[in-house]
Parts: sequence; C-alpha cells; structure tokens
Amino acid sequence: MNLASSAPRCDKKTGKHSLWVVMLMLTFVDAEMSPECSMTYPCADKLGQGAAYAKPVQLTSPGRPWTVNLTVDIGTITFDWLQLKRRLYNGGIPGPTITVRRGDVLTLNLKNNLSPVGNELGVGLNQRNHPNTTNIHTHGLHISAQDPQDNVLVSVEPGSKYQYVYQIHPHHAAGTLYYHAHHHEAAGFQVQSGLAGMIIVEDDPSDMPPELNAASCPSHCENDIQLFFQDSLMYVDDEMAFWELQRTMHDYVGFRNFEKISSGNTTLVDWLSRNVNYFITNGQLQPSLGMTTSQIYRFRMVNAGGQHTLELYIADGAGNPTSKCEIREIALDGIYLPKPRILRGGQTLLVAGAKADWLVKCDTPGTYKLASYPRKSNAASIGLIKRYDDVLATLVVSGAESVKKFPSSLPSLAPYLRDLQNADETEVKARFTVELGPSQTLNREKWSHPVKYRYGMRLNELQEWSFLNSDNRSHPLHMHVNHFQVISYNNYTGGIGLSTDDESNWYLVDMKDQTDKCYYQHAGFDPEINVEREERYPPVIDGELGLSQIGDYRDTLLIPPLTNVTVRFIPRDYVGDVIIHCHILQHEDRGMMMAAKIVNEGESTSADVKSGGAYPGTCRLTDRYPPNSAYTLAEEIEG
Ligand SMILES: [Cu+2]
Repeated sequence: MNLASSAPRCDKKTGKHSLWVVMLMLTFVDAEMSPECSMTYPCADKLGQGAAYAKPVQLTSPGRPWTVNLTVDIGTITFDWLQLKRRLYNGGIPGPTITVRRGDVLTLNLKNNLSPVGNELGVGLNQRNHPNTTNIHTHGLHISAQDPQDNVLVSVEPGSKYQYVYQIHPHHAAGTLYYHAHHHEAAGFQVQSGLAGMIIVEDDPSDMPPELNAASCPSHCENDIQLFFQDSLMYVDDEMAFWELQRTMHDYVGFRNFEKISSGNTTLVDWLSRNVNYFITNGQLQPSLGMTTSQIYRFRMVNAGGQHTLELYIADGAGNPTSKCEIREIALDGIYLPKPRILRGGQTLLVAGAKADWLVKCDTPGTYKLASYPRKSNAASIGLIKRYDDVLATLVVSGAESVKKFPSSLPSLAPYLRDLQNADETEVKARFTVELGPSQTLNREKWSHPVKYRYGMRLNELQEWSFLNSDNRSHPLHMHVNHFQVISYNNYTGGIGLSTDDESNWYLVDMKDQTDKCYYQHAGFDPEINVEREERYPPVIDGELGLSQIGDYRDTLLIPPLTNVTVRFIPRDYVGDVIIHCHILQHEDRGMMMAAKIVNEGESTSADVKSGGAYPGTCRLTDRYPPNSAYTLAEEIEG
C-alpha cells in the first residue's frame, strides 16, 4: 500500500484568498483549523483526520435489570468542515457501546423519530425500500430470535417505538459483538448511514489469565481499546457509494448534498464522489491512539461496514508491515480462540460483519498505522469482493519500556459450545446445504414474504452443514442465534451459477466443462437465456487469508467462489427463527437471505427445503442420485 497516495489532495484553489483569511491562517497555526475549507470550498486534506482516539459513548450494565434508550433520527456527522445529514442512534456515530453482563435483563427502547413522509415537505416518501423503517439486530449474541428479543422481522415504522427485552444467557461467551439496523431492503443504507454500535459481553476477571485481565475491561479498561469501523464515508465506490444508495432509496433531496461548490458548476456530492472514500473508526477519520511502549493493549475491532473486506495489519510509516509491534489474535466473532495466535502473514481478515480481538504490544517507540492492505497473495483465497486499502488509525507509541508478556492461554468455550471436530458420525443428526448463488440468491431463491422456512432443526441435535458457493463472487455468510464451527474445506462438486449481465436471470452449469447445464435448476430456470461466461471463474482457491482456520467458531464466514465448507453446530437453548444471509448488506437487501427454524426435541422439522424441485447443492443426474431418489445431501438423517 502506498500510504502517501492515501492522503487526499486539496482542490486547486483560485486566487480568492483574501488577506484576512491569510492573516487568520497565520494566527491559528493549529493544523485543526482550516478556515479555507467549507461546504462550498471543499478540500480533502482537511477532512478532520488524526484527532485523538476517543471511545464511543459507553452504556454499561449496572449488574441488575437495566434500560437503554436508542432514538433513530436525522443528525449531523461532522468531519472538520464537512457536515452530512445521516440516520443516527442518539445523534451520534457510532451508536453507544452497550456492555452487558451474563444473565442481564436488558430493556432496549427503540424509538424511530424518522418521518413517515421522509421530510417536512412531503418529498422523499418512505416508500421505495422504506428508508425510514427500522429495527435492531444483536449480531453475534446467542439469544432468542422470538419477540421481544432478536427478531429482525420486526418493523419499527416511522414515528413508532419498539421495546426489546433481551435475556442475556447466564453463561454467555464474553466477547466483542455489535448491533445494527436490519430492516430488510433498508439494512445496507441505514447501516452505512451510521446505525450501528458495539456490544460487549463483559469478561469475568476470574475466568481470565492475569495477562489478559491486565489488558481488558472491566479491571483495566484503560488498556481496552474499542475500534469500530464503519463504511460511512464511502462516496467513490460505484453502485455501493452512499450517494448512490441515497438515490436508489429516494432519500430526502435535502440530505443528498446537492449544494453548489466553488470549483466550477458542480455540487458537493459530485466532489465527494471523486474525493472521499473512507472507513471511519469510532466516527473519526484515522484517529490517533497514544500507546505506552511495551504495554499490552486489547483491540476490539468490528467491521460494521456492509461491503468491504478488511485485511488488517500494523504498518510502519512507509506502509510496510512492521515487526516493532507484536500482535496475537485472541478472539474471532466474539469467541475466544483455543490460545493466542500469531497472525497468518501478519494479517487478520475481517469481512463485513466480522469481529476480531487482538492483543497488541509495540516495543519500539514510534508512529505506526493500523490499516487494511489487500495483499496480492491473498487475492486467490479472498476472491472477488471489495477490499479496502487505507489507514484506519495511527498508533503513537512512546514512554518507558517495561517487559510485558502475552498470556499463554485464554478463557475456555462457553458451556453451550464445544469442540465438534471429532464428534462421532453417529452424533450427526442432520445435514443441510446453504447454496450461495448468483443474482443474490440463497438456495436458488430470493427472500420472500410470507416467511418460508427452508430448513428445520431440533434443539440439541448436532448439525453438519455445507456452505457452498456457486457464484463467481465471494460472499460473507452470517447466521443468527448460534455460532458454527468450521470443520473442513472440501472439493467443490456443486454447479456453477452463470448470470446475465444485469443479473436478472441465471442458471447452473456442470462443474467440469462449465458448458453442460445442470439437470437441477432453480424455479425460474430459462434454458434460453444468454449468459456471459468468459473468464467468469477464478482459479481454484488455494490461498490462506480468505479461508478460516479449521476449528474456529464463527458467526460470519467468507465463502469464496467454488468453495464448499463444512461447518457444525448444535442449536442450543432457543427455538425459533434462524435468519441466514449474505453480510454484503446490499446483497441481503436484494434478497440474499433465508430463514430456517429451530424446534423443540421431538417436534417436526418439516420445511420447504427444495427449490425448483431440487435440493440445494445438486446439479447432475448420476447413478447414485437418479431422478426423484431420496437424495440425502439436504435431508435429515433419521436418527
Ligand atoms: Cu453477498
């Protein structure tokens, strides 16, 4: 990465600086002051970079039943001279960090103050994709999806309220999670606008080795660093740029930055779409974090963006990975790893919706960068997906050295999780395939109303699922309620999805020659459609960073093209809906979402498993699987 090129440049100024402006500049030597930059004189090199790191607003459990109030309304986010109207929680970005304790009863009052008509002039109706209807998802919590808990099918209409009452599991895994708006068709727009915040399930100091306790809340919050990454300043990225989302969502015209600017006959949004494309960290642009030499810090990091993949690392001033800071990965998606882990290639992959905790220690004073670097050698395993290339925060390390050691162990798995890698085959009670396909489909269909259950599973029965991607693009797949354990990456045997240029139609072809159409297709299969298929498929996945390490528990997993990943989990504690979706939220909003259900032991698991007469993952007729045979890939094994 070229860090120098990441510094955006000021728009060329005309000779309009009047003498008093120059005098002002001489008077205020403080670099924060930029009187020459404004909404009508935009300049990118004064966009508020480098302010001191600040934690988001903190709301912490008092250890008895408690209440959090979140109001969704239009507010202003400010980066130096730049002011943007956004949908925000409690007027800030990000939303407050909510720290819960195990066994908490947390009442969350969500008040939607957005207008049913979009704005006071009656323009920008809350119609197309309902930009002003919202709800909340507690991403990564092991919690009931039934009302009034984590039900993402709830609609909180403009001007109305909803009261969530969350019963936090008495033995919930301690870790870093988050919450965000999840109203179908509006999720991507609202999350990019700013509707997201961190959830921390607080650690019990008695569970932690002393070295970890010394870097963690609740005992040592001074070393516990929250880094909440949001894609709220993405204006250059074509169809997923915020201005484009505002357009397609019919956002109120007054929030779309059509104000005229000085340089030529153009508008601020025009300028933004050429100059501003950033992740923000805790609502700040590349904040600066002061660290003490050799002190161990815990970094809690959330990729709350809805599209880009972050390939995190710590760089020196020239952008090269530095050995002067040591890093250990200690948790992914809020679940502690078996032990502290050295990063593969010095990087951690954080797809949209993923979380990671690091322990970080820099033994040499200096200035370093926490950044995302899309390294070429990661490309094959990560596949086609937006990859961010810029700085997220600056680390300024100073002060006296003192010898500190990383812990050698980590807290053990929560009791509702266990290592399923070596579970006996006879314990596997059900198998199911989630097939990711082109045109934003899961199991060959788009999300539909009313809710169609694509699979049923019983509480406490070990599930073995395949996540199989027939699309030529990578998708981060997220499952609600239960985390799953990555068991294996398998040879790909599914079909290959080929779509028309506009992705309005698609079909599956055979894996081997990519020409023969599959026997099993989706319900809307049209054999006559014409698809582009040159160079559609990257080489076989053989990389590193794009693939999870075997045995890790995740709630969001990158599924590269033509991969087939086996995962296992045991649905515990909660019956009800399980929503599964792509965490590129634009894909989810366009239909890449499905529902499964968890029922009690002994109850029927019947569901609409087939699509177009076929089970997901199937392609060809073979001797083994003749037409109408009991193809078991997706079927429950009778126990
Ligand atoms: Cu996707």
